[in-house]
Amino acid sequence: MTKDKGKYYITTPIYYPSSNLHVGHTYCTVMADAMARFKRLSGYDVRFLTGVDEHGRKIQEIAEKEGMTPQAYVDRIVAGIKDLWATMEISFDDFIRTTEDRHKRRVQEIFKRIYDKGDIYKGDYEGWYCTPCESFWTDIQLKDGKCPDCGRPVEKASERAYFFRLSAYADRLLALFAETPGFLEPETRRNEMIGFIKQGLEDLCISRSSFNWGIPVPGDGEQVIYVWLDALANYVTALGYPEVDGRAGEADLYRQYWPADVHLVGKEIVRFHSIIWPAMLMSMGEPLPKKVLGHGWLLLDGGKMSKSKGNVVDPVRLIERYGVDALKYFLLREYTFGQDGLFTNEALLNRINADLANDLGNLLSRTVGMSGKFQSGKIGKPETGASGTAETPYAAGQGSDGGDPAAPDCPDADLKRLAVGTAAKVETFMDEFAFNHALEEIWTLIRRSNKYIDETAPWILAGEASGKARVNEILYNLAETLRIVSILIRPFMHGSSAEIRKQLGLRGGEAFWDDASVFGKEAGYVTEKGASLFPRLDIGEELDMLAKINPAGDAVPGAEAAPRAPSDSPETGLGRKPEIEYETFDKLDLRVGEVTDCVKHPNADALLIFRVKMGKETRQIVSGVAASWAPEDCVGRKVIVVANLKPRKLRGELSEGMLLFADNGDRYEFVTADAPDGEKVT
Ligand code: ME8
Repeated sequence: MTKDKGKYYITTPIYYPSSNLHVGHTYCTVMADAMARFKRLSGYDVRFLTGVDEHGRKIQEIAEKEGMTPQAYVDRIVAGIKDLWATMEISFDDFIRTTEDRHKRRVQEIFKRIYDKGDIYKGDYEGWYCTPCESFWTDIQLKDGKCPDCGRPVEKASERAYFFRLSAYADRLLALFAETPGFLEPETRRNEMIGFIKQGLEDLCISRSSFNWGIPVPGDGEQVIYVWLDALANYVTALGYPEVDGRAGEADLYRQYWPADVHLVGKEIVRFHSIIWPAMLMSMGEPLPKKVLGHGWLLLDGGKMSKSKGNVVDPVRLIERYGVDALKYFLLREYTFGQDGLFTNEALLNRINADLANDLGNLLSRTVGMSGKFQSGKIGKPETGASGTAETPYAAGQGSDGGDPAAPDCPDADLKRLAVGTAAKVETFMDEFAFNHALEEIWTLIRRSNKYIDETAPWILAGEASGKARVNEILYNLAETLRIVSILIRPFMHGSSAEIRKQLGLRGGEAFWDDASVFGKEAGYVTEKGASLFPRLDIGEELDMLAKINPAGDAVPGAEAAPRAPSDSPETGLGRKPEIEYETFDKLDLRVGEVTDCVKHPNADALLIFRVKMGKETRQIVSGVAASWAPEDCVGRKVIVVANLKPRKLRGELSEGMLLFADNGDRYEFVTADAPDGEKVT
């Protein structure tokens, strides 16, 4: 199956828990997660580290303003960050907090080692200080008199402090950039850094005495260690380096995973990672990371989305409404690695509708739907292709097209060729961190598959006695392609991959990357229709909704959708809603349904989840009547269903329609009909 390709250690920046994280942080973490999942799937021994950078003046000031201790403040924010990563199914192996003892003791040990090497000395520092960035700058480094990183005002500050002899490493750093061009990417950043070093590297002030929320300098009660030295060390302290416990195997992880294969960071902190961090490691005599990758920013209204500016998009809101996979897909597909990109609601919604609902969602529902309709859900592996060739597993690079050899351009051959060739293209793009191109390749296959359905038109063949074997073959080819797609999208959209596999009946059995290059692997499929993967959105409606969402303390989106008919007031009587034309009423498709199952919603006390049979179709409908009905009392009831209401998710559960109830102010009563389920209500 998959080969052991060695180790792969990837890290994200450790974020400041100064407030909740926004979509920009999510962007970086989602990229790292996709890469970690991709590497694991393709046979690497992966270590994925993320965490939080909890010290520094900024955090201390915010906590004081909130009337809390810094520790209590960061504990609160970090709990939210961990929840966010859990919701987003971020597959990190370790989450480091710089307030943890395992980190603090090792940072002090690193300080001592650099000191003992003669690279730390005490002196007076005077310079321009940028508080938000926790950085000192020299006159020439300022840009228009302001912080060159964030553009904000700086203030003169003077401190008795410890210094790191960064200047002593200028030549070795220049040699690093010259000899290892892949050390820092993209190239524009490398050139910037080379320019920065050539301008003259000053020694770095690495302690502070003006506040105390930090790791104390060993043997000096007055000073705390500079937050960047503290933070950068996380990449090794989390691996148990340097050894401070005297415990056997303490630094085993370090020996196994260091040096890091990739430090993934935003472009504004490339300087810390490609100059200060390597110089620290050089001083410690330890190997350097293999690569620092600087990604671009997500912008809002032309400016950087940023906590301190307050112009942020809350990922939780988007996830609640559209699901984790939609947000992940959007972030990875929409933006080009290394470049800045504008975040707009419209772009997000268009991606969801075009790529996820129309392309991927449709391919699955059409395939599984036709399998149910024409094959009673059972698809056999074709013994002999209807086009005359025996079906054998067909792998990438193999000469045979697996279709009709006399017609190499037949849709079957074309589809199979593309299906088995996509994994290699995805790998190439992933090696370049070109997530958008990797996904584009996968979507080329998905679109080709939808076209294959149109070309082969199984619904016509299904009506012909001689067409049965061909329909089976077409559906087998589609199921195989979807199996391959489920592996290809697995690093990016784990939940959707699992749902596709469930509907294809691929229960149990792990997915292996190598299996994405083989066609004809499964002996057959027993499909099972499930919920629509990505219901189509009404863009206009969603845009209005998103525009209204206020980032601070808004109601949970989706909760308002529980059907609650407005109750009449004595003053207004029955004429409470404005008149409508008959044509408007006629747009409703009302049906009789029968409740076949009913359970409580796992995440919302007010909601019940119904399964409602309407003729041959069974739908899932979520309704806000839990206060009026116990689930077991609903089963077997005849109900009236609004059958053409756009599907939507309510607290994570798909609702494909709406049930009608009479509301007497105290409870909801079922509106019912003494008629067979499926019948129209007019
Ligand atoms: O800098 N677009 O933490 P931080 C894209 N603690 N990515 C963004 C972004 C945006 N608008 N805003 C933030 C720190 N990011 C330090 C790091 S590492 C040893 C210490 C992402 O909370 C991006 O990856 O300010 C950026 O580098 C990181 O969040 C900064 O997070």
